[in-house]
Amino acid sequence: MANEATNEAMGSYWMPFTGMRDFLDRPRLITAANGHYYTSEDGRQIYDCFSGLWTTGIGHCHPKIVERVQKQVAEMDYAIGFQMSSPDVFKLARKLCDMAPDGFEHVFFTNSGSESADTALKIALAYHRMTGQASRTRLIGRERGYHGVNFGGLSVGGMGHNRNMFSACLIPGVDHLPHTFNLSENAFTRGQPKWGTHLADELEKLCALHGADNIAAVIVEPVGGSTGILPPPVGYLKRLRELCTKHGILLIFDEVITAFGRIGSAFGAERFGVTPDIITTAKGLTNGVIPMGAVLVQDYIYKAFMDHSKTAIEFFHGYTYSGHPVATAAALASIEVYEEEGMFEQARALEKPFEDMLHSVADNSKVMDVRNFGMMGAIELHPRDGAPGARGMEVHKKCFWDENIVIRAGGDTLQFSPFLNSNPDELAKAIEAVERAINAIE
Ligand code: PXG
Ligand code: PLP
Repeated sequence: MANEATNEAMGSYWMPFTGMRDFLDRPRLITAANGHYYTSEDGRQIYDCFSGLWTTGIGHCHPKIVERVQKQVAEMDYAIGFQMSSPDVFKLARKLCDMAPDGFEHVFFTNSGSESADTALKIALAYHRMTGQASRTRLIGRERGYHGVNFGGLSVGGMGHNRNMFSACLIPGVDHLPHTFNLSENAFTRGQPKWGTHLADELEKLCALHGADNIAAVIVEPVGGSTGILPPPVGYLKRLRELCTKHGILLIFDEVITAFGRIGSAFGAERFGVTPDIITTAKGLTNGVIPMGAVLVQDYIYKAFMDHSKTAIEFFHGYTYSGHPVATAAALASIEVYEEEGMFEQARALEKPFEDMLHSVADNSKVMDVRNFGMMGAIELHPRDGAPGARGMEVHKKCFWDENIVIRAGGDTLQFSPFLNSNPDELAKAIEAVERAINAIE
C-alpha cells in the first residue's frame, strides 16, 4: 500500500516545517481533495480536521471558486502590478475594507502571512517617519507569537525553535510582551481565560524602559494560533489598545488565522470589539486556493503617506505577485461564498458544540489542557518523560494512518481547525477518533 517511490527520488523536495528524515520513512501523501475530505495516495478518504492549514474554512474545491479561478487563468494569467494593474483587485480591496471594522480604507496585497507581517512592520516604521516621529523605531511582539518566517515577522515572533538558529541576525530594537499561557491559573478554560488581563500592562514597563516615543508598533495575534491556541484573557486586547493609543504606538493585529470566519466574524477585531491600526491577513482570504495575503490600514496611515511623501512613489515596497489576478479571482469568489452561504454564522453556531466535543477529553489521563476559541481548538498532552513532542507526533501519524483524520501537532499540542460548515456528527466522530489515537499510544 505505501508508496513505491524511493526515498532517494523523493528526497529532492525539502519540505516546509517537516522532519524530512522521519517523513521519508513513510511519506504521508494526499492526492485529491473534495469538500471535507482528502484522498490519500493509497485511496483512503481522510477527514480534514485542520481546514487545509487553517486556510480552507469553506471546504476543498468549492465549485464556485474552482470555476472562477479556471476562468480567470484562461482570460488573464498575470497582469503587471507595478505602475499598472487590473480592475478586479480594486474591487477586492474595497470589499475587504467594507468587511473590516470602521476606518480601514486601504489594502496592500502580498502573497502570504509572512509577507503581510513584514509589510505591516514596514508601514508602521515608515508612517512614523512620515509624521515626524522618526525616533519611533522599536517593535514589540509577544512570547509564543507567530508572525511567519521572514526576518521582520521572525524578529517580533516569539517561538524559540523558529528563532534560535538566526538569533544573531534578527532585527535590533525588538522586545516581547509575556505570553498569557499559565496552566495553574487557566487550565481547561472554555473560551477566554479570566486570568492574565494584567499582562497587557507589561507594555507600560517597556514604555518606561525605552521611552514610549521610541516605540513604533505592537504586533499580536488576537488569538494565538501556531503556538497551540492561546485565547486572549478577558479585557486583554482592549487594555493593549488603550495603552497603544495613550502612547501613540500603532497596534497591529495579525489575523492570518483569525480572519474570515475562523472565530465567527470577518475579522477577530470585530469579534473582540477592539480596533487596531493595521490588520494583516492571508490564508482564508482565498480559502487557500491561491496564495494571497493582505494588509489593511486605517485611513490616517495611508493619508500620512499621501500627504507627506517627498518621493513620487510613496511606499517603496511591493511583490511581483501583489494583486495577482488569479489570486484576486479566488479571493472575490471565496468572499461571495462566505457571504452567500452564511459561513461566519455557521461557524458561530458550531462553536459551542465544538467546545463541548473538545472538552470531552479533559478527563483523559494523558491530557494536560484543553483550550478553544471560535473554531480553533487545542488538546495539550502531558509530554512523555524524556521525549517532549513524541506523543503529539505519534497521535498525528496514528490519526492519519489508522483513523483517517488529519490534525496538526505542535510539540505535544494537538491542534484543530475544523471547517466553518462542519457537519457536527462528523466532527464529533473525528474527535472521538483522536481520543482513540491518544489512548493507543504509549
Ligand atoms: N501570522 C500568523 C498569525 C500565522 O498564523 C503567518 C503569520 C505566516 O503565514 P504564511 O502564509 O507565511 O505561512 C501565520 C501562518 C500551524 C501553522 O501549524 C500556522 C501557520 C503556518 C504554518 C503552520 O499552526 N500560520
Ligand atoms: N530576487 C530577485 C533577483 C528579483 O528580481 C526579485 C523580483 O523581481 C525578487 C527577488 C523578489 O521577488 P518577489 O517580488 O516575487 O518577492
